[in-house]
Amino acid sequence: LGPIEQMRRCIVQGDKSGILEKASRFLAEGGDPLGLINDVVLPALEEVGRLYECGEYFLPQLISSAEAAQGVCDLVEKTVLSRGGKLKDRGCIIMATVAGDIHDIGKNIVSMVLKSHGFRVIDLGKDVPLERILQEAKKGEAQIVGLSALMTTTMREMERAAKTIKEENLPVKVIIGGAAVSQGYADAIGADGYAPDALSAVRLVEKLLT
Ligand code: B1M
Repeated sequence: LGPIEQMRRCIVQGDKSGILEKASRFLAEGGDPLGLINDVVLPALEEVGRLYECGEYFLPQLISSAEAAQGVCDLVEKTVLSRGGKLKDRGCIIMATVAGDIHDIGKNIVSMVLKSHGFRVIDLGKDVPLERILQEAKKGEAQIVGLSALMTTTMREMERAAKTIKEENLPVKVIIGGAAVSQGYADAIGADGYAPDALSAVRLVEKLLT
């Protein structure tokens, strides 16, 4: 097996120390940090999702794999930010995984990639109540609120958020993403944009801020 395939396998098997050791070596040898996300973390979690769906994996395996994946993301974030040097401030985005949803790996990747492109991110975390998001938006520091949801049951929270932000006339745009949602859903709930992945989120933010 090649190194990329071996690293994927570590995540699928929930081997956090194995993946951290291999990923550290990969980065020390000058490997591309965002390549680790795209070629290792994303396909590995897709595979884990498949194994869970077909009943081969249960919650404990899902959790171990997620922890291994998050470990790589933390490592990549450190590397990207240290290689990038001083951060510029191209604008500020509030990021949150909506209430009821604890899936935050995707949101963390989007936050990291936004930061690496010079944006300031106020990351409110996961399972964030709408009231907390509104409270932060009212401070007026951020121009954009970014919401993530991975479940069909929690995506409705985005609709509530987009509607309330419009009703209260808060001076922020709302963008959404996450496996459960689409451009069509963004249009239907009156959000200002949708991005299918982290780099598209950067392009979307750039577009909305100009
Ligand atoms: Co859960 N889970 N999970 N899970 N989990 C899914 C989402 C699921 C599809 C698995 C399945 O059944 N096939 C399913 C949802 C089904 C549905 O609603 N239709 C599911 C379920 C059911 C559950 C539980 C209910 C299981 C249970 O308890 N019985 C439970 C939910 C608890 C809760 O939230 N209340 C649960 C729990 C968990 C773990 C905690 C074990 C773990 C999450 C750990 C964590 O996040 N810290 C977990 C995981 C890892 C998954 C899968 C396997 C992988 C998700 C992931 O991280 N993907 C997932 C199956 C799958 O997706 N194939 C599954 C990688 C991530 C980088 O992708 O988040 O889509 P994603 O982000 C992408 C883009 O979408 C985009 O950019 C990112 C980078 O490309 N993006 C944005 C995301 N947010 C964005 C925001 C933007 C723009 C772009 O702008 C603001």
